Amino acid sequence: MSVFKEEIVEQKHIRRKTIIALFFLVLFFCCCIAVWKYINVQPDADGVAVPLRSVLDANEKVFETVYSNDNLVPEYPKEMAAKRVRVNGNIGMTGVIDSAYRLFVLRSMKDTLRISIAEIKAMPKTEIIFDFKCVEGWSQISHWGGVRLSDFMKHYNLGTKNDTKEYFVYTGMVTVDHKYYVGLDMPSCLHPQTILCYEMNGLPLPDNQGYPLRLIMPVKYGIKSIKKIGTIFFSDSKPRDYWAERGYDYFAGL
Ligand SMILES: Nc1nc2c(c(=O)[nH]1)N[C@H]1C(S)=C(S)[C@@H](COP(=O)(O)O)O[C@H]1N2
Ligand SMILES: [Mo]
Repeated sequence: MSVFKEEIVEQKHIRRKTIIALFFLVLFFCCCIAVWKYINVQPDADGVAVPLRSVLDANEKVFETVYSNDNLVPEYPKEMAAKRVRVNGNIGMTGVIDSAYRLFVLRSMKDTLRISIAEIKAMPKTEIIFDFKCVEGWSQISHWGGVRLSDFMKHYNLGTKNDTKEYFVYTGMVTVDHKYYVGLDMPSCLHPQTILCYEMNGLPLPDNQGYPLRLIMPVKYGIKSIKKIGTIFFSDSKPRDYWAERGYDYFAGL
């Protein structure tokens, strides 16, 4: 008899617990829906709702504090570099490139440099073999060659304000046809592994990989490694950035 009674008590107990659990589950779902609705009625900040953009901005602050140019991305031996390098992203690839190509560098409002590929190739060459990472979730070890962006900037006295030692906060780069563009924080531009790249696997860049000139910035996701650079400029306000305008993280650090 007593065993039977205990079983009934047990069942009642279980039922009560189940009801409580269900109640909290429903409450949880209601909260999720409420938060989701709230976020969706918030104003838009560059392609995402304000609360989401503030989370991205908070992440950026964390990245900025831990960032150091002494932190190097791992490099690999040449044999590990892909022979068939993946092609990804074809926005802004329509510019016609011929022998008249010059990289435009806006050193100041009044002073535009027009630099040929031959002049860029005359500078010391740096090569890097690293794991190129795309936000879409793939990565590939690939081999690139060019001039360190920091060497290039020093050579032409770029990025600083009116011959002072003070750097602008950002660098902007735009494709030849103006359709793809990125904004880059200055510390990442001065990173020793960031290169203005004209070679892949020891040969001139293939057209779909950015001929004649692209950026290779291993401390960031691939979205920042703009292909077919036409213009470079410097600024204290955030330059326009193609993917940040479409809801991605502006900083895109790794
Ligand atoms: N002009 C231009 N540059 C670009 C892109 C693009 O669409 N257009 N895509 C970016 C992205 S998302 C990635 S992952 C890399 C891919 O470089 P790859 O085509 O050499 O693999 O280029 C970046 N640079
Ligand atoms: Mo990408």
